[in-house]
Amino acid sequence: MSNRRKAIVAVTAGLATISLGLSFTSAAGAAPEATTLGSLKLVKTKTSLLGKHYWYQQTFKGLPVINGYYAKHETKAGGVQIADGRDAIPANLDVSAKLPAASATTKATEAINAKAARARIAGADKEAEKVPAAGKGTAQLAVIGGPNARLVWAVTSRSSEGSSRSLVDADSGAVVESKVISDNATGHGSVFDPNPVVSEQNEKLVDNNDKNSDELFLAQKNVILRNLDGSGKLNGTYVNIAEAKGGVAQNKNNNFVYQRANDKFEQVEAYYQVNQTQEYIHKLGFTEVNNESQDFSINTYDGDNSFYDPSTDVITMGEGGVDDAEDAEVIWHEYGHAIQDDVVPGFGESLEAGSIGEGFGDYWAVTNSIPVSKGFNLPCVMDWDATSYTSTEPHCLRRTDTGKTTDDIVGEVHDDGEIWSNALWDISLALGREKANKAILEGTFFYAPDTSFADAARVTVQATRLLYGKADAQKVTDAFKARKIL
Ligand SMILES: [Ca+2]
Ligand SMILES: [Ca+2]
Ligand SMILES: [Ca+2]
Ligand SMILES: [Ca+2]
Ligand SMILES: [Zn+2]
Repeated sequence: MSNRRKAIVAVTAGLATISLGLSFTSAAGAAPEATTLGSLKLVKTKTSLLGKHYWYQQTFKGLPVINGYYAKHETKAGGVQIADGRDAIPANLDVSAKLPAASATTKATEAINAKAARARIAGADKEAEKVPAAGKGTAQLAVIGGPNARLVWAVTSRSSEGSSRSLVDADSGAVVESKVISDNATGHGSVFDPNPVVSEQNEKLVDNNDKNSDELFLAQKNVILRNLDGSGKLNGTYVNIAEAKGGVAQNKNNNFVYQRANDKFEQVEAYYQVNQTQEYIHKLGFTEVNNESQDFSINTYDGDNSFYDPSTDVITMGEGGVDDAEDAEVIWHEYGHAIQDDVVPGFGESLEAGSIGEGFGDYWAVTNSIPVSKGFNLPCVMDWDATSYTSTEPHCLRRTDTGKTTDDIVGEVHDDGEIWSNALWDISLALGREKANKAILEGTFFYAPDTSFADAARVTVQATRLLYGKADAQKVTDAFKARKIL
């Protein structure tokens, strides 16, 4: 596709329908083939200060020609400029595909995943690590012009690298080209990870009404923000800071470094920590667990609470006490609700299902903290946020190791959630973090919206047995039995 004719020609005539043939001699010197430039389809008209601009897509037998364009620029003074980017196409090119669309999509997905896997192996730089997993794609027939003219399926698919377009030969199935077409940028930020109490191992830290302090500044960590869309906002593959007190953060160089007294600090924390947890979910092998840009509204609620609203699919982070989004464990708890709502439509329709929702959110907060906590008070939930409303140390909103059983049910979802989170925590201790999280997430796909503790426990045991066999399934059963759930 390098033989594009990019002629800018000044002409004075208007543009009629263009359909003309010409011929060229192939490189091998064989007999000339009849070629055509096909037809043009007007796709866009723009007005600028100096005139009007007509953009045409080159087409061949009704199919778009990849990268084939034609533009007419009409100035107000009456001049016309033509930019001709059309490619020649053999007039007899067959436009019926031998390869079905579904096969083309599969070929494209394989190519993208293979490329992502190579990038991972080559990428010793951990920050540059990309997780694979191309999602489903859409395929459209198109034509490539020029010396290697052919019919292709143009497959657009979404992966963790952004949107990719692959061109798959509609005859042979060869992947002719595969490239990322979205602008998938990385940025810089500064965050608490998971929160200052844990990272500094200091229960004496205080909010002091959101003021900056040397101690809290030292708790900040510089991080790379991955999977940004390049818009200069905190919007990316897995997170979209859609709304925020004081406006959403914006920087054309994707530089988002703030101190905690700046309300934009919490936006960065939410972006970073949700991207982290979703990359982890992909690493576990799940490609459809809230696999979308989750909307957040940051510091827009005065109360000391945060919430996930299933009717709008938005997570709102409150700013009462310690700003909730200064503590990754609050963010991950709310994201836990978004996960369950995504996997089980309408989840939480019964008291026990609601308690599972709260318990899972607490567990999800705790398990995501493990890699950055150096073992410090692991079962303590929301260590930093809790400093503003608890007086005993360690400061915890709740815990995942209370020892509660179903004998302790009080009919309040957060309290009763401690029964469930304790079971999940014990599963993690028995199986190890990665196996436990795979089994727990897999089990979630089988929940009913109004599930009971016992039913949710049974499908988790079943998922464990299918993934890892009887011995591990027995450990999961034992964890639920210890809570008197089974
Ligand atoms: Ca703050
Ligand atoms: Ca969602
Ligand atoms: Ca708070
Ligand atoms: Ca914690
Ligand atoms: Zn909750």
